[in-house]
Amino acid sequence: MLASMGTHISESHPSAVTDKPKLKRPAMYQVFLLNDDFTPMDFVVDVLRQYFHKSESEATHIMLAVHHEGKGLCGTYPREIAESKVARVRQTSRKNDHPLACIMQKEQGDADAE
Ligand code: TYC
Repeated sequence: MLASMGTHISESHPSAVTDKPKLKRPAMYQVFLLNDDFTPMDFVVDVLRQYFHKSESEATHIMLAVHHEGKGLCGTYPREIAESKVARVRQTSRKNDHPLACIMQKEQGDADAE
């Protein structure tokens, strides 16, 4: 009995050969800011500096990209960190009466990570 336990390499199902590797990289999530007509530009720059650790010039660049293109990438994080960033941006925006929207989107993984 004991001798048959442990290593599970079966002739009919040689899993080590046919299955995908069991260790997956964690899924990553992109966090974006969305444009609106009301949130002041300075507030968006402050959010990018405070919550996404951008420099003044990086933050200004991202804010202007959002302003002109509608959407801008703030960073890419594991799920729980991305969720926390989205929640914190939402909280400070509502507290300051701005409609600024922050969303997250699962990164398109390569096939090996799925
Ligand atoms: N469009 C805003 C304005 O003109 C600025 C803005 C930039 C708002 C980026 C949101 O995510 C945003 N005041």
